[in-house]
Amino acid sequence: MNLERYLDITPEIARAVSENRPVVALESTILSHGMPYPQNLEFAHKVEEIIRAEGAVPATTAILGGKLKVGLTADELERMCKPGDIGKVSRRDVAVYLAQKRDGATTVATTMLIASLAGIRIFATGGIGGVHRGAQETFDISADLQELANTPVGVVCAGAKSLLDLGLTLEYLETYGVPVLGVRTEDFPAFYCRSSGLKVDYRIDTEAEIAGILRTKWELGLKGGAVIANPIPEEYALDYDEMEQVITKALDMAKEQGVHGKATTPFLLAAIKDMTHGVSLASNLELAYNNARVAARIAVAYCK
Ligand code: PSU
Ligand code: MN
Repeated sequence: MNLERYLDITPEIARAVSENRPVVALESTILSHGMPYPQNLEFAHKVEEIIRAEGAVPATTAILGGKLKVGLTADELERMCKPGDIGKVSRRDVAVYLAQKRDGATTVATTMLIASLAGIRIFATGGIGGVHRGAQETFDISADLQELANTPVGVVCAGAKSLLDLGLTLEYLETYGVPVLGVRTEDFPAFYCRSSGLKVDYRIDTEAEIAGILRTKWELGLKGGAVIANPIPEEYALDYDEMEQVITKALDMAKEQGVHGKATTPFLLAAIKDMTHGVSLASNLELAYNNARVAARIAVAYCK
């Protein structure tokens, strides 16, 4: 391996990792392909501040100039947020982007990969990818799930959007040995909604216990990560049936327009945002802030 050639970690993050102090990784696809400008830029800064306020160091990841970046400058954050030519990089795209020095945003899968290369164990995001509805025909299963099966990072998320088949997503995670832990809830959350109608594997009531479960898993040498499912705060939750209607419409549009492959998730996210006139954006921001806070607390407990 020749990691040093590709990995570019800020001195602050490198020091925190080597001194076993808490660090929380953040993805950049949520910035480049998940939110409009300039709200995404404001979000990128605020989410880092929230992590710092909890006593952890934020590590936003991206692929820039032939490097796997861990920690971005204000200019680099701006580059990820401004509308432009930033690609969406999942695991299969990583080597191409590095070798060709193309700039790309990291998905959950790629952020987990980079975090683990950098020695970071905890990662906060909005929602993970999963098994798409109709995957029986399309085979469209997010690479995020295989990353969770293989890479030792705990991912704090608000579950996943019900544009996915959440039941099949949970089955897939079970098959690959990925625990799904509910943060103070029995219900698997559906991003904008506190419950999907499905259950998590275990309800866990404290960040310290979550950190302990992660430690035990990795001390045993069990490969892979964990889904830490943290429901959206009550006051920002949206109505399940209304969101279901919107999502069904977005899925119909994608089918009509023949959208497929890596374009599917960003297309659906944008369609949902348009149809809800930005109401969903406010919820999206708040649930991600909430995840960052919980992730930072888990990272602090993990380092004790
Ligand atoms: N789901 C969301 N918001 C997002 C994504 C998913 O609610 O921003 C992004 C994440 O980066 C995730 C990726 O890793 O989409 C999954 O894409 P795909 O389904 O193509 O694997
Ligand atoms: Mn896909």
